[in-house]
Amino acid sequence: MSIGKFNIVDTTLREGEQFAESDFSSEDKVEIAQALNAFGVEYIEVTSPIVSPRSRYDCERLASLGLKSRIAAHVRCREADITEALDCGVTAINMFMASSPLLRGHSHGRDASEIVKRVIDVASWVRSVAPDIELRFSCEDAFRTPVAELLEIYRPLSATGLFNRFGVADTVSIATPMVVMERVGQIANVVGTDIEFHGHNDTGCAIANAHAALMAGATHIDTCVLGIGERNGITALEGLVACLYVMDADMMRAKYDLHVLSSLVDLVARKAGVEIPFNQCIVGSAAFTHKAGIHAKAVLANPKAYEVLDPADFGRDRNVMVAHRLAGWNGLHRRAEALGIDLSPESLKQVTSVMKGMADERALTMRELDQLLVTAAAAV
Ligand code: HCA
Ligand code: CU
Repeated sequence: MSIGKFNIVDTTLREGEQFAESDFSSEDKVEIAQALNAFGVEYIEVTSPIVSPRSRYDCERLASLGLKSRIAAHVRCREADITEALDCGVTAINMFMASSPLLRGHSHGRDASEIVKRVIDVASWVRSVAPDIELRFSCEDAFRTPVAELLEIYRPLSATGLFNRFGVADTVSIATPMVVMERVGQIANVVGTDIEFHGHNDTGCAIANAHAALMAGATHIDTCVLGIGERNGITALEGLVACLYVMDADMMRAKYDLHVLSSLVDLVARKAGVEIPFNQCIVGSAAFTHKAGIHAKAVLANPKAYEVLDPADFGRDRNVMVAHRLAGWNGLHRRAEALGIDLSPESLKQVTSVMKGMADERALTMRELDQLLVTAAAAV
């Protein structure tokens, strides 16, 4: 299966605001929006302006930046919320309503047919005041909503022709890729519009779930930089990018400025006050580090041996570790070459054996290994 046309809806400035550690200032939001725009995400979702005076100010400011990324306000299905968002000049409205029996009970208390009526009323009003606005409606907690009820909601809404897109949210991260594939496929069969998927990451499935959604016909994927969001967040932008790059690197190079990704992630990490996890796709410190002798030898000869992502495409460096007990003499050979030291295979093997002995006792630094190589060269 291949991916068709798709869009990234980055919600670092909405879902990401719900991350426990983040408290973005207005300036932070502008910087983050500009970096997201430079990377090339198609949409930037922002917090509903009705939330607070600062949220309103920020929404208006972000909408007036004139970015290529479309600014979508995330709003409840209420005229007051949408009026504020339209006044701020956003180009898209992402409205949502809980559809699962559990969350319905905690919020609006409507059943499926009442949800449909309410959403149609609001959407018709939206179309009367802003005919050209891009309008999305999403079912919150769609994966804990019986599928028959979900379709009871999407089918009549889709028939109205009022919506550009329908959202499907895995709010509590209960879905796995096969479930996402099936459910998004069922929804795609009844709606004639684009489909947006929003997946939380409590079980670590968010990137795989986003991929499954695309395979099943979703056209828009919600992401956050570093995957930040409510609880432990949603699909990480850099994870989705890695996943799609593996499917079609040329398409990803053409669609996004991949070199901007690292600085975008650095920026969000700094503004959210968190470290970048060592194992984060593409941007983690260990993402392009090779250690075992067998890996190092192969990668030094041909990086593709153990890499599906080319670090150069992301402005990152490959790191081949050789100062440790798992290293082989080939790795030391490359290090010696890099230092301009010419040693015979026998000498290199001897240095390797000394180095392994030392590394069995304690962690070595690269400087110490370099010193061993320099000393061996001086001895011949
Ligand atoms: C929430 C809402 C949401 C909305 C997703 C959407 C979710 O914070 O509970 O609008 O598609 O996860 O359901 O983020
Ligand atoms: Cu969410």
